[in-house]
Amino acid sequence: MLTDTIFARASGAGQAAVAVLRLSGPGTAAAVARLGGTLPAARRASLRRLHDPDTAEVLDQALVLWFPGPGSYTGEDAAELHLHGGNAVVTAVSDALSRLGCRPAEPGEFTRRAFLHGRMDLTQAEAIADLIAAETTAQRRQALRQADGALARLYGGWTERLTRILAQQEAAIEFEMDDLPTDVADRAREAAAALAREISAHLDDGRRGERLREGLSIAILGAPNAGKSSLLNALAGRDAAIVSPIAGTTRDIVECRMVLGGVPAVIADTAGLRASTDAIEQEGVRRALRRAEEADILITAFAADTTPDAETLAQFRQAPGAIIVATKCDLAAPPALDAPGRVIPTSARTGEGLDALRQALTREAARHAGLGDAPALTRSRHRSALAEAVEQLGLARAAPLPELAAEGYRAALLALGRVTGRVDVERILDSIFRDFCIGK
Ligand SMILES: Nc1nc2c(ncn2[C@@H]2O[C@H](COP(=O)(O)OP(=O)(O)OP(=O)(O)O)[C@@H](O)[C@H]2O)c(=O)[nH]1
Ligand SMILES: [Mg+2]
Repeated sequence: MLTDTIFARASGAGQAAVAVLRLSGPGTAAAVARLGGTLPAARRASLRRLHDPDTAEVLDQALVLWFPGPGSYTGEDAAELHLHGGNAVVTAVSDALSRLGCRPAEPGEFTRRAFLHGRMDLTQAEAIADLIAAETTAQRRQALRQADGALARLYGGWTERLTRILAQQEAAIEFEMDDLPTDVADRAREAAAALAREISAHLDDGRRGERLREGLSIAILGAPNAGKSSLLNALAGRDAAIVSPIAGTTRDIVECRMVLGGVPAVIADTAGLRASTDAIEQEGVRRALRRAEEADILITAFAADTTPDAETLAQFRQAPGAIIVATKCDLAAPPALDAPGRVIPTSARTGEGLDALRQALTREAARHAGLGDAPALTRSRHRSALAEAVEQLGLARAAPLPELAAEGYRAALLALGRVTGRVDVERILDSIFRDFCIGK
């Protein structure tokens, strides 16, 4: 029995020229040797006939790669079998591996093992999942940067500093017991304040990393018949929403996915805003307003051949960050508006102004996703743990007793450790004993 050795099809499912079966675990070398006769040289692709271990029947001619641990992806012995992609081949080899005592891997189990063997921290493991799910260029770049350890290094650095702060605080307690004067606790408090400021600045980033991961939300808002649905269709390049001369056509929210300069976005067409006695239309307006509130980017639309009503004008003023779009400019030149911001003249009929609108949206999207800046926090899981660390640092600094301050620093350290998955008490002790040789 090859205990604890897992395998999985690592290439996409379905028929393809090549299917990759991946193995990891202590029994990998034995399993590969049983199938392929001999183990190839490490990290060199070698051609092997794979045999059924019971009947000796040839199952496939495969490229075999052998990655001895600990220098492999998972940190343990691992291998890849590049098979011909037919389902019958993959099934036969998988079946042979099962008979040899390997078992099919659980989802994410290879990366889980990589984490457990210290090959990566949790933020890097999450980035691998993001990289596989990435649909746009900017998402890929963000995931790759995180997988490369950008967040791991940032959070690792903070952990290091906090470890020292805690060590200083522990030393201050020692000194106090010996009745020696000390400013060590003050130094710890100052360092904690600086650290809390840095973590807070990282948290206060407008959720740009999470937005890029999850996609931006854009909403089109305006009066009935303003041409909102036509605008959505023109931007999306397809007939997504119903267009009609009847005011109050759109009731439900109609969504289209777009990519703006590598940033994924969902653009939503909404019901025209007006006071209505129709219960369904009222619900539509309620949904429109809620979506507008949640949106990262708001487009407020008005028809160029009408003077915007008071409600629309009020909206322009309430949402100063919104992109104001004049529609139907093939019918009339847009009137001058008493509103903040520039008006983009468009026509869904002639296509006028659509490029300018796309450019404005792309600029806004890049701003929201903070492309090219410092590494961004990408998950709410990180956000809540980091917020907890800042709170604990605050409590520690205000603590009336040195022991309570130490307790707060320890809690902050645990919160940071939850983000990276590394909480190392030994390291705290090392740091204490290395830095504070106090003659004891
Ligand atoms: N000439 C011209 N007509 C347009 C343009 N865009 C929309 N329309 C017309 O304006 C009318 C209303 O368009 P819609 O896109 O349905 O307007 P809406 O804002 O979605 O309306 P509601 O869903 O009722 O709120 C339709 O008859 C469209 O054909 C345009 O750029 N030029
Ligand atoms: Mg509509």
